[in-house]
Amino acid sequence: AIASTLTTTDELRNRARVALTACGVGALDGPVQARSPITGEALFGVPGADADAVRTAIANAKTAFETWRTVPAPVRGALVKRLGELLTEHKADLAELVTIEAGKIPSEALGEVQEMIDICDFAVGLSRQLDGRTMPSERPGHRLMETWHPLGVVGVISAFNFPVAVWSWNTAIALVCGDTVVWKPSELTSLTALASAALLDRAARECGAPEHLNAVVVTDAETAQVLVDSPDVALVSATGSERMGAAVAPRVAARFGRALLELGGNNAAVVAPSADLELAARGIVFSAAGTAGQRCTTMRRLIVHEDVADALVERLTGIYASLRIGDPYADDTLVGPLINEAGVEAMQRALAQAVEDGGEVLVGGARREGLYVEPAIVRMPAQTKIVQTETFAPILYVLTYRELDEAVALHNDVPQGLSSSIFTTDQREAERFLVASDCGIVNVNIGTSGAEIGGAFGGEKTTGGGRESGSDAWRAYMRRATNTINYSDELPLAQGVTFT
Ligand code: UN1
Repeated sequence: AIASTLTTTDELRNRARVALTACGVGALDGPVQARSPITGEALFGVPGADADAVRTAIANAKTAFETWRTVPAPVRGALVKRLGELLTEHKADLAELVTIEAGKIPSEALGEVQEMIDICDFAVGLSRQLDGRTMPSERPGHRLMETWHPLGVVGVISAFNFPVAVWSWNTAIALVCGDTVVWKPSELTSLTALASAALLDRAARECGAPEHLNAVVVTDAETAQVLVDSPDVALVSATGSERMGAAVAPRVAARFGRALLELGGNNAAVVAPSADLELAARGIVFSAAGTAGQRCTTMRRLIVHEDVADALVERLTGIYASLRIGDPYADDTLVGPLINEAGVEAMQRALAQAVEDGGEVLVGGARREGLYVEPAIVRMPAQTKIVQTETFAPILYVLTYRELDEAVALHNDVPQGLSSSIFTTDQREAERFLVASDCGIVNVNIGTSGAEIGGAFGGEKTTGGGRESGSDAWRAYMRRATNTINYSDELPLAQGVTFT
């Protein structure tokens, strides 16, 4: 049941003020309304950036880049190390703001800040490992190698649902790579953005790094086009909806800029007959109902073998019926609010469409007071268009299969390709799925969400193809030069060409 008394907006405002002050953000005033989905009410006015302010931010970041690119990478790493320390010190403050603005339960909000700390650690190590390859030259007395160089200004566009982690994945890596950043956060989560940026500013001052390594521009999508279109922005790293990506990507391409896209997910789990159903149920509930279904990695489809479908669905509906929904600050809450009214309406529309398509709502789906909804499980007769659409809300569509090939075909028959998983104890089946899934993330015996930062994060198809965070994702933030060095006193030409 919903917590009978919500934290009041006054209390949320006070808590936010305390956390902002601790992170070094002074008094705020301006036309952009920071709100909390916990009560649905406005907290503060925040200053916004107009087109000129965005241009200035880009120009400053470009100037800062000219200095920053010359700082040795391990010295750049020292700045990110300090940022990681400050994030550790202010973990609770930032998590507080994430709960207030994005509505996450404290454990998930703390987890998001932990991702920030982890990526800082990763980037610090990386600052001594931005390595290129060397290859043998076909010419005597010659050497061939690759070197990696800072790219320039990185424009980061991030979404409300991971208001700070996604920025940190981009920024920690960009900074060690020698780049500078202009960040357009979601307008729905400007407070977390200002607090994170203030911590980075402080780290930069303490380390004697140049000013303007990172600028926050709180602005709308239209004004953000200045960032997208600027030839001074070498890379646009954008996380959000497929619609946003479709608007951004062609504009960046038109000026031959680079885009790194993290767009929609329509993530599924296949549950095979041999699966440990108890473990599967826990993994599914976290991925499908956690974060109120508002992760790009949220599990939205369950493709379950006919022989275990009833048993699994019964388990899931039981768990769903007892999910504690409400104020994320209430001790036992697992499912907080959706971000706004549009999110609630989108969920209601999707459910109505699913029912029209012959779907049966097995549990949940009701709207409660405010922005709170009951996570839903819907049994579908087929993978209709609504199932193929990412609705950013906790709806889990259930489909059944007989043969693994059929499950794979259903799995891949959506436009998006972010995350996937299979629950099975049959190794051959697991290996077949690892090869067959067309997603950027393919898991075995865990859900689709909650990836660690050490791997490359991103997906295929309409998810956009980008990879950020760990592994070698750093390469997107640098430019590669191929160098041929002649240490002989002859000038042999490649391919045996003679020119005398
Ligand atoms: C997102 O929803 O945009 O794998 C990112 C996860 C998190 C990141 C999600 N580590 O669920």
